[in-house]
Amino acid sequence: EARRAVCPGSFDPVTYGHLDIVGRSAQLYDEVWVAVFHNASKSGLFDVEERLELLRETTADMPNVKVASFQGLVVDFCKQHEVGIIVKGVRAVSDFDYEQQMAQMNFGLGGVETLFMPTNPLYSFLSSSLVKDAAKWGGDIDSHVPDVVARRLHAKFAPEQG
Ligand code: COD
Repeated sequence: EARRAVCPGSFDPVTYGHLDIVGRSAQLYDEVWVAVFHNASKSGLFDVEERLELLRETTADMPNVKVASFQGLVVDFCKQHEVGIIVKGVRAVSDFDYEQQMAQMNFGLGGVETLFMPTNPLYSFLSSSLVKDAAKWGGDIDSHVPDVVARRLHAKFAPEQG
């Protein structure tokens, strides 16, 4: 039976920090879902379709990675797709408290295990929101996101140049 994992997140937009965790997960499991979780009341910079498109393009070189969006609980996504493991990247102690609460909640709700994967030190400070902030003010984000993402970000903030 195939061993499946999910990397859940907002991916607004995907960064090298996310892709590092997804790529390493793809080495450990037969199939990895990258799932964009969203709810109608919280809109991001990119709409869900744009986030999926960027994820598809940036994971195209990972044959056992699939991309989906979902509204609801991670454990319900897991049930639907026969996924047994949630993989989360942990950047710093500050991530840990909340991640542990979610892991315990998810185990209680659905019996789904969470694996914490230490961040690649190259990306330990990286988050979608910092990248958006840097891009907004014209900062160089080339070492934080793939080219296709950088272009889309610059186009959002400076449409006439993008
Ligand atoms: N290095 C390593 N890992 C990273 C990095 C980095 N630089 N940046 C992000 N990550 C990893 C982390 O594991 C992070 O959790 C994940 O990527 C996604 O990051 P984001 O910022 O895109 O996503 P978040 O934090 O907004 O995602 C939150 C979830 C969608 C996972 C969460 O809200 C959720 O599970 N929602 C569904 C409802 C639910 O089931 N809730 C929990 C049970 S009550």
